[in-house]
Amino acid sequence: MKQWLLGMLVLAAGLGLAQQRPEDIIKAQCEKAEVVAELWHGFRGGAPKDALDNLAVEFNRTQGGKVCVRPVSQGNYRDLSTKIKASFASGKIPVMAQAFENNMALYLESDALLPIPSLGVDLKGVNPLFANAVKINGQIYGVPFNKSIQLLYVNRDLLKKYNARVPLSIPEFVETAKKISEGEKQPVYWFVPDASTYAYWFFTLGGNYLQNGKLVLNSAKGLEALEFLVKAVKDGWAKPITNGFINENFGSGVFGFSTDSSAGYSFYARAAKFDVGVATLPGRTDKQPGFGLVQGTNIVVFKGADDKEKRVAADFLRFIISPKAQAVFGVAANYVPVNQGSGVDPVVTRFVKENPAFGVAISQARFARFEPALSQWEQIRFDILGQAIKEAVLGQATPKAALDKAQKAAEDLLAGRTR
Ligand code: FGO
Repeated sequence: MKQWLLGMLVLAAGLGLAQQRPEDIIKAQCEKAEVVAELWHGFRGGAPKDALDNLAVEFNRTQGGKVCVRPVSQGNYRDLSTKIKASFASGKIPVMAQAFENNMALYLESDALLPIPSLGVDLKGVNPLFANAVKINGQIYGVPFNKSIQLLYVNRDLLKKYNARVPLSIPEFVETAKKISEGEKQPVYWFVPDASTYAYWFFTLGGNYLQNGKLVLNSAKGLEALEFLVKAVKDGWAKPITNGFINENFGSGVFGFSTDSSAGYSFYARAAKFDVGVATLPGRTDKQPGFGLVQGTNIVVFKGADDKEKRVAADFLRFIISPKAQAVFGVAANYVPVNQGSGVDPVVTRFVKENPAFGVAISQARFARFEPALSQWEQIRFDILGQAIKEAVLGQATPKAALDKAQKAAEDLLAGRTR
């Protein structure tokens, strides 16, 4: 790790306390505090969790011991939304939580969220790409925090072996992946057959989930994207990964490429025995990168918070979207800094130079797409669309049958005929 960054992290963790885990420091900070504001999140570990804990440590240190923010992991993102829904029933609602845009729409159906401006927090300086996404019916209900973008991951050692360059367009990507797969006698493009991976292909081929305000999962473009993935597997250059993250499957064969969240970078780098590179996504042509899916979450504040808790939340939100906090957090976990000031902050320009992967994420973020912010979208993306993608890729249904079934199931859900 760069000396300079290491210095910052040690500072952030508190001099002399560098041996202590941030989690333990937070525990001590909150033990004596009069106000403890819980922040429920969906990080299970690794760089994202450490980076969030470090932000909380740093924030708490500026509060004179009176108040503190305590991040509490609830499992993964889906566990998190499940627990938040349960908390509405039990009444044990946290002050803050991470939320996808569709989660915000869902929580609003229970009238559970505070408008962010009511806290005296504004999104000045926040990248409009992310700021627009947290607006529902013209009101801001979340603060963009850990927003990722999909990138092309490459095994640079393998590229070197085949004297190949990073592919710029989809045709070049297919050609390169095919050539290397033939040489290695196994598929080298690894992908999780889920809504996230599919989104890159779908959006880059020109797909759109909403047509005249209606959700369409079985469009011509949708079919094209799914048929493409199914054929890629049949043609022997793409390998579906159905158990866990791609980085958890290194060792099960020769990894060449993936199209995955920028936030995966630290996990890839730690797990790989090869030189991990990242690049912008292959585009429809080599003139422009493909479209990456924006993932990661925003921080919402719940209505149940009392005045003291609201004040802590407001101060914390201002802190975490500051250019410097976003730079430190972004570099540590490879999220796109949500603050545009981060782009000119010398801290960041230097980070970009020293951490090329961070620079790639910032470039790719100019070519970004979101999934629909429908309150039922989480269920649709996992249980309906994700299920259809998996069935087609594993040969259990044709792409057409899978998507038609998904369309029907989504319509039934949206119309309230199923739940
Ligand atoms: C993850 C999920 C959603 C929604 C997208 C939604 C719910 C996707 C995708 C399903 O913050 P991101 O970019 O990346 C995550 C980060 C922190 O955990 O690190 C990534 N990670 C973690 C461990 C590891 O070994 N490797 C690794 O890459 C992790 O993906 O979010 C991307 C992956 C998924 O969780 O399977 O966002 N997603 N939209 N989840 N609940 N709802 O609407």
